[in-house]
Amino acid sequence: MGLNDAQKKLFFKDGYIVVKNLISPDELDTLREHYANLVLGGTPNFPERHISRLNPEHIQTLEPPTPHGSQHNRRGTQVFPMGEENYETQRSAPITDPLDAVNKMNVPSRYDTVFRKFVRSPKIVDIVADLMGANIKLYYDQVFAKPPYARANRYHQDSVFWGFFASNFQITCQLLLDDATLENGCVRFIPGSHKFGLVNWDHLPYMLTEAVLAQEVAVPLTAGDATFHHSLALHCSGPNTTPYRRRGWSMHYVSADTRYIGTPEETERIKQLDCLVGQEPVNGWPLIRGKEFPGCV
Ligand SMILES: O=C(O)CCC(=O)C(=O)O
Repeated sequence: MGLNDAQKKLFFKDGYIVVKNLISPDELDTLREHYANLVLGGTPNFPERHISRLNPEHIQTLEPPTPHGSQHNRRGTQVFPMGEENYETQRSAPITDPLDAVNKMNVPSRYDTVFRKFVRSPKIVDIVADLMGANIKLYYDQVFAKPPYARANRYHQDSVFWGFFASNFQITCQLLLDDATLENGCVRFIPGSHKFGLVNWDHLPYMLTEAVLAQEVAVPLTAGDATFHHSLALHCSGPNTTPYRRRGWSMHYVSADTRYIGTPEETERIKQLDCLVGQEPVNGWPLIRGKEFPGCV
């Protein structure tokens, strides 16, 4: 179905758009069921290393943050919404539901048939194609599970992690598996920040001035809704101040004509991610739509 002109314009103005009801309640139930299978060991061959599980005894006590503006904190070069410091006790309480013990799950689309079908679904890929062009590969997918009382996720641009792509224009679709609210840590964006350029970690706190942070927009969503964001868009998510998890499945798409420029170290790291279908990153990522380009991803 794709996007209308107003939605496309909004994406390129703000660096993200919201798509309500991207999937149906039945599709949502199926995804949740398959998520539970992956977490609880019901999916054959899914490696445990792809699940980051919480152990309250091992939850780190970090050095206290310092205020950064009126609504955010800073620890080193990390800038994030205030609030997590009020939930240290709850964060280290015993966990009863094993689904609440997951912090992040990697590459479910490589191991589960339903997740695999969705990364190729026209509901998602038509939108990515409208924004990024007809030739599309999947770089990676991951579920940010934000368990009860989880910490905030710092401000970042995805492109800062993806220097091995010569282009800084990739698109992430984050599909919500649970309602996301201000209280449980919905994602927040700085509209228009994809036009700021690439900002490395050392410079990020100086980019995130009080005036810039005042433009922050929190995006509460209902389960089954999605956002699509530009890889240069500055975004973060707040702390989860509730006893309920907030899962967002992020699918990261890259244009198939993007040149791969990774260092040998990055290449080795990428091979460990389990996101390639080829032996090497060059022409190694799964083609979702369109065609391959020599020397590219
Ligand atoms: O869900 C979150 O907390 C962060 C999501 C995110 O950073 C992403 O999808 O790129």
